[in-house]
Amino acid sequence: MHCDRLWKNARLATMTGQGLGLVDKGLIAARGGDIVYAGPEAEAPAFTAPEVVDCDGRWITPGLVDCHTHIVHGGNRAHEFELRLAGATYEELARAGGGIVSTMKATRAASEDELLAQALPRVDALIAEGVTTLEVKSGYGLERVAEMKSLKAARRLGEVRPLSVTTTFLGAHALPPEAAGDKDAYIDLVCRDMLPAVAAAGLADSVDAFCEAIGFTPEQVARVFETAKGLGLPVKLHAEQLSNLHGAALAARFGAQSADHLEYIDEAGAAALAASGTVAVLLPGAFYFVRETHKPPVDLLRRHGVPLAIASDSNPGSSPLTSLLLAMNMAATLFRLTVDECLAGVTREAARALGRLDRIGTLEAGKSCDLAIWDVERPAELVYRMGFNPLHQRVWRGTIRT
Ligand code: DI6
Ligand code: FE
Repeated sequence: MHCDRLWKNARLATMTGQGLGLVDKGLIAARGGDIVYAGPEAEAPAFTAPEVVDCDGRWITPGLVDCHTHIVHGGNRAHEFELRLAGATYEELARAGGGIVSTMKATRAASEDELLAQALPRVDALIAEGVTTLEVKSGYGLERVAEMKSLKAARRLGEVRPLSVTTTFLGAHALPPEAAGDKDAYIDLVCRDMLPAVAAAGLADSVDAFCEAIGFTPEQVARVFETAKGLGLPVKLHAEQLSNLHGAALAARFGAQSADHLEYIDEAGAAALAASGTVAVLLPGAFYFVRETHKPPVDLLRRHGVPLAIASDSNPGSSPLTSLLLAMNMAATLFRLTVDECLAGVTREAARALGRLDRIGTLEAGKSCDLAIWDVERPAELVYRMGFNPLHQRVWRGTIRT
């Protein structure tokens, strides 16, 4: 059988099934950007290809998927970090007009080109560690034009860099100052003005909201979700990060793709996520950086069979993190996830959280040939090291793009 490119003499973590799906002497064949074979060399059809890559026994995983980021934004919040080091808390800074609103100002002031240029070095850091699919949320514009500008910049990341980008409209992220404290009126604007315009322009693949005392109530979030559903857009939710407002159950009621953070989720919330097949996205970078102490109840989520993903939450306020390798290490050290759970969390389960498991997240014939090839002896090394990048080669849609 003819194909475009072959990777042979590799060890594969296909991530199919429940565990890592290990193949000791594996081969991957790509044609037209898709995988046509991934499995044991001994069982492969006889392939011919103009290019054959000898992997010398290196490990291949699916290209990594960062399924929750706010990577497009103006400016940074290093100064707020200094204030936090002097004793202020994240919530105090938010209530004092800093926090998300300070990034909103910088985002509104930046042009689309500037937002793109500022995001690129952060995206490049993720790419350098094998990321091939990136989710990007809006939510720092907080009015129609700036939200659409952010989403356009996000889409362009996927045009100027070799990676797949999915976009999420997060208009209900925080209250802009001009709303003068009226959250219901702002939610009206999200539902009647912003969301229809974003959907009509095809700028969002899904819709998210921040369900929290410093964000929006479950009732307000439900209005956003009803509007999203009416426009045919799937939903996801920032839930139970700082308190338990039963956002996970709300997300499940709307068949959400994912519920994210979940430090304060309870048993009913976990059962609801399991029943709706909603992925729990854990964000250890935010937990670490905000110095939270209440850990997500991983055992409870496991007991209910909730799928677990891990993401960077890359954002200027609560998680200035641009490393999925470090996110995995934190998920293991802080939340006690196993190596298998960590690797599934940034591949298969992250793909599921984006509704893209049909195309990415595992090494299987018929999926996009997105690969990360690693200079490691065993997959556990990808979780174990801190601040070390063993990526050997990255492949996006069948082409070597390190
Ligand atoms: N939760 C978070 O952790 C980020 N957004 C959210 O809803 C924080 C965003 C920021 O502080 O800029
Ligand atoms: Fe977030």
